[in-house]
Amino acid sequence: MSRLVLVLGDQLSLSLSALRHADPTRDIVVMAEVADETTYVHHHPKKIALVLASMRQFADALREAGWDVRYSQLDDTHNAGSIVGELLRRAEETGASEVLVTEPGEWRLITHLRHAPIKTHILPDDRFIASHQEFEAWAKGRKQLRMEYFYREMRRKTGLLMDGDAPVGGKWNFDHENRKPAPDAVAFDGPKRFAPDAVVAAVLALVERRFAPHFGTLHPFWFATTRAQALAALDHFVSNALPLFGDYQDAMLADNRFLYHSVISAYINIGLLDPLEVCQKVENAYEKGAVPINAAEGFIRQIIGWREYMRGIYFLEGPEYPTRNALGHKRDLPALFWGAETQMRCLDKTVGQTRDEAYAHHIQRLMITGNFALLAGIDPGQVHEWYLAVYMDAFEWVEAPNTVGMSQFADGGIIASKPYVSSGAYINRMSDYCEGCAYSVSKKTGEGACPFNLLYWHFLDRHRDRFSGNARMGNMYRTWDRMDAEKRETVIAEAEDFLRRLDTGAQV
Ligand code: FAD
Ligand code: DLZ
Ligand code: SF4
Repeated sequence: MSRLVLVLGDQLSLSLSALRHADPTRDIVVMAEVADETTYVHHHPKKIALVLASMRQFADALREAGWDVRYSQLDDTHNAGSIVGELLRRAEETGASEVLVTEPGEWRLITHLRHAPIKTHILPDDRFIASHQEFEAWAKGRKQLRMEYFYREMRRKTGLLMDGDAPVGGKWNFDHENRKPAPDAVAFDGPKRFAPDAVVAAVLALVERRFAPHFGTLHPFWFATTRAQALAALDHFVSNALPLFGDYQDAMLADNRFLYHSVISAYINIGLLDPLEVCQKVENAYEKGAVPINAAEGFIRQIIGWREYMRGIYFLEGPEYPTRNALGHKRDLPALFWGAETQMRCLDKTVGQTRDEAYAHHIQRLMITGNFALLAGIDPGQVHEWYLAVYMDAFEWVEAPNTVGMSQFADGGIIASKPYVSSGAYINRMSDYCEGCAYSVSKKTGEGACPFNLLYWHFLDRHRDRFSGNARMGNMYRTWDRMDAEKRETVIAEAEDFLRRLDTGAQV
């Protein structure tokens, strides 16, 4: 009897465990574009197009490799609208009574599959460096789950940038060399762009028809949708941007959306690129002398360190992790996150870029939109849904720990040892946003004072009980306490006035 092999939209790897465990001579691959997956949050149209077009291209690659693929397009008349619905329909059509699937990257879908009325074997997703068991073993008995120590384990396990037992370059981490402010000019013309072929064009027409109301601009669409294209995008990055990736990793420019970033997270997350092969290419460039150690180490740390660690936390903490709200934040997500006009240039530029590209780099996500949401006390559940919807690389296993944990401190400090908050001074140091902003970054209070300056102190003040004893935050509280009482009162009153205006939907 044949079995069904379910391949999800972020499982587009020929080495997928479900495919490895199946028999192409008798088992049948099921791939399904379904309404449920396209709308469980209102994904950015570019993200939907990336996933559906890459699914179609991958189905062709599977057929070429000899698989029988039953592929459902979103507009097919008999489409059941959900993954489990499609599995049951295909089971009836083919007589199959069992399903093989690689573990999905989201508790929601794992639960659906566990409860599906058909025998379903969920196999480990071994496209990661650490298995769930390895992460659990590492985490067991530790008071703090600091990424840095996990990362060193991953360096040892993979042998990447290792010289026997010692890290190449004599240090595990070159992060302090990766904090240069925004450069005046950028010598990289951005990620490799691909003209839509017939498969992509058909998906773009579908997305335009079905998802026009979703936040985000569909055209121009230039993402890679095949493994060959994703590899070309990776090579383009390694040859042209990687040497300066480390230096400018944290910098932000209003009119340069990609700086020296790779823009490959989505390609890795949907399975077009393998994380280890990506790191090996980077290591290779370092060994050939083409890139400095701070770039190679900084990049590899993001993938075998942060990316693996985030996945470990998501699965360790369980399905309710995304609902955590340790700071009790309740404010609704303001309309400016959906493109309503704002005078705050940093937010305007970051949200605008997100709308156009379905992309913002890490520091824009963490220190502009994330920082603002945290300082303003926005409900982390709403912040989480926003990030899950608007970025092309957003899948819950990686998005939720980054948003709920790292960015919003809503997990109470599992991921971050202190909240990632800053006043306008940090944004001004790392970007050119403040030049030309309607607000003045150097003004702490009064007409035109930068809202980050007000909200920063308001945040620290309202969470004093939780954070004043944190050794890493002592300086912040000492500075606040040294301000004269009248000035502190003015800051709090102006911050509250700003938040009131935000709540009424007034333009800020
Ligand atoms: P580069 O800057 O070129 O970095 C190289 C690679 O390292 C990335 O492609 C990615 O695979 C990996 N990486 C870097 N930082 C992280 C990280 N913190 N966690 C996991 N992988 C990392 N990343 C996602 O892949 N999906 C998300 O949904 C996502 N949501 C985020 C939400 C918030 C609030 C924050 C602060 C970060 C989020 N990140 C997410 C992490 C990071 O911002 C993106 O991986 C990165 O911006 C992708 O762009 P890039 O490919 O140009 O990365
Ligand atoms: C993100 C996404 C979208 C937009 N559409 C589909 C789809 O139609 N069919 C599918 O199999 N997968 C899709 N995906 C990816 C899934 O949502 C993803 O597999 C789960 O969220 C688990 O990570
Ligand atoms: Fe953002 Fe404040 Fe700078 Fe304006 S002045 S860009 S609001 S940090």
